[in-house]
Amino acid sequence: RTLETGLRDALANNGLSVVFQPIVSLQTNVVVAAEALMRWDHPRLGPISPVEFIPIAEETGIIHDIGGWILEAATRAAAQWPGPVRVAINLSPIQFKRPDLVSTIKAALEAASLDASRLELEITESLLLENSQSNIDVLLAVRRLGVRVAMDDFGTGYSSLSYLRAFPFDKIKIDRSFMADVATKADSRAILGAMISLGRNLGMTTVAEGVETAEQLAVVRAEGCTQVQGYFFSPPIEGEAMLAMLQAEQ
Ligand code: G
Ligand code: G
Ligand code: MN
Ligand code: NA
Repeated sequence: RTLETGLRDALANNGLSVVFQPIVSLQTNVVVAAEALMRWDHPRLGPISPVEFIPIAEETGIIHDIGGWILEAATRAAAQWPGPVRVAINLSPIQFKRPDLVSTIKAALEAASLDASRLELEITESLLLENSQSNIDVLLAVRRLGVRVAMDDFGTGYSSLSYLRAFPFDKIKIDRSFMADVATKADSRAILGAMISLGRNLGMTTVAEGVETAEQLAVVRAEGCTQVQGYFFSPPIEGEAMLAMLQAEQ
């Protein structure tokens, strides 16, 4: 497992970095949050996608260490951001198996002097596949800290709807695959609109992911979505650029 060794080296030697993708409010048109995304530039192989290395980190257990690393890096960055802008961090289902997850999150917030209300955790449906009481308990404990919880990649799992009933989410992030032909196909638009209505009727914030064009943005807005994220506004950017963007909006 050369990637496993490489990942341990990267963690020990500043080889990992974090970028941020802005999330824009459709009410105010300003950046209200940013998603933290991990990057790994391998000394020999060059940039390796998280799609490749996160599964390896999960299989080998390194996910606990690199998950802790990005939690610290992202909360520290967000503590510098002006106003109430939130940071969103992806959590692997594996991280839920650690009994100390809640105390790790609490400690990171305290170390960064970041209010819990400025942190969001994104969780994909695969976590909930193991529909265990202990996963629900961890989610509830996280929310009791004041941290918000989002269901990521909403609509791609086969039990998205039953999870909404069983788990307490603040937000759904509609998977970017649903954005594909919303501007040209009535059926696609109807499905997107139904997901947005569902979130709204459940009192949740809705985010459209993968918005790339002005046409898609217009549809998402007309259907009443709360927030958007996608290349139309910005790709993921370095921490310094993120800070500059937020300061320029003040
Ligand atoms: O940024 P990019 O499009 O390459 O991300 C691809 C996938 O990797 C996304 O599904 C994203 O959620 C996941 N990912 C990126 N950073 C992290 C991270 O810090 N932790 C976890 N668990 N997943 C991440
Ligand atoms: O699965 P998750 O939602 O965490 O994945 C987020 C990733 O999606 C980001 O890391 C980014 O690389 C990718 N992404 C963000 N915006 C767009 C977009 O507008 N189009 C496409 N194709 N990918 C995007
Ligand atoms: Mn995500
Ligand atoms: Na997603």
